[in-house]
Amino acid sequence: MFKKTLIAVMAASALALTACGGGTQAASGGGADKKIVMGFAQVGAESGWRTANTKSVQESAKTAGVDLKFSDAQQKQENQIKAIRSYIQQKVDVIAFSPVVESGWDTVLKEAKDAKIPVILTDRAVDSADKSLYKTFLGSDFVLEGKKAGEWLVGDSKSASGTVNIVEIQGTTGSAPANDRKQGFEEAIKADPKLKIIASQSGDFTRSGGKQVMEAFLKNNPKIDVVFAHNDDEGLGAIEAIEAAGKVPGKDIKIITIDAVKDGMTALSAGKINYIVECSPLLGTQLMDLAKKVLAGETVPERVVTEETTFTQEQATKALPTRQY
Ligand code: GYE
Repeated sequence: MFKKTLIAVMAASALALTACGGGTQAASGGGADKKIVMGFAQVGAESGWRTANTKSVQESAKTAGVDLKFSDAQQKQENQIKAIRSYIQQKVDVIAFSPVVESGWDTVLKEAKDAKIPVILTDRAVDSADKSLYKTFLGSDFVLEGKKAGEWLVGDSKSASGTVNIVEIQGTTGSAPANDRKQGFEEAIKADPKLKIIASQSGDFTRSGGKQVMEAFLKNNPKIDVVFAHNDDEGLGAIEAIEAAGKVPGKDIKIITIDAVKDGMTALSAGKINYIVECSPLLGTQLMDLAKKVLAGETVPERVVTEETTFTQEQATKALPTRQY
């Protein structure tokens, strides 16, 4: 009985090995033990989220035995396009990237397609009409994130009398998360006409950007009740501006953010932020998996959505000790 099971297990692993080797061979056209080479064009290092995302991609590549070529575009589309072109020239097996903005990718994606190098979008989407320019898109549902943020505010404002003045600190202009989070939030707060966005500006997903924008908002608006920041870092910058203006974040002005990185969760646990919608940066393992499948000629889903939750102050306090990012 034991022997039979053992043989079955051995046969299964031999099969798995052949399948795996076949995939690599097909991808590289070379020896069976040649590593997959992935070119990854990262957005930048603008936020705690991004740092965690970079770490996840780099560590997962190592674990998966993928040879990773990594570039940081410093939040500039032209740098990302340059990086992608250089990966095409180097004839990498697969290109993955997180597009800083949604528009303007068709030409370079067509170049990759012509060179027969598959492209995987991670984290952020492109608005290309031609879906054959990339194999799959792995990342969060940003509209849903904005909606969750808005729905919390609708519930929290039920007993408020009079208009609730909201200021919005948007993410990078033209990026998928900024466009979609704005849309989802606006849709959700329509449920209560007393919720009004009185000002909205980009803080570029950075702490310093969030602080600057909030300083200007505070100068120009005598009554601000709520800040909706498109990520934790912007919210943390806004906290600095609010405190410098002699107000109490989380009490005088409520704050809602998205991401749930450690610094954000710490501020939530301390009551300086009131609610955080999670956006997971840990996409590395799934990305390596998808790359292997694509190169083995397997069909992969067009869209892979990350699973996420939300946090109140109590939930943040509980989750913090084991938070990975
Ligand atoms: O929310 C923000 C980062 O694209 C989901 O980019 C990502 C966003 C994330 O800078 O912190």
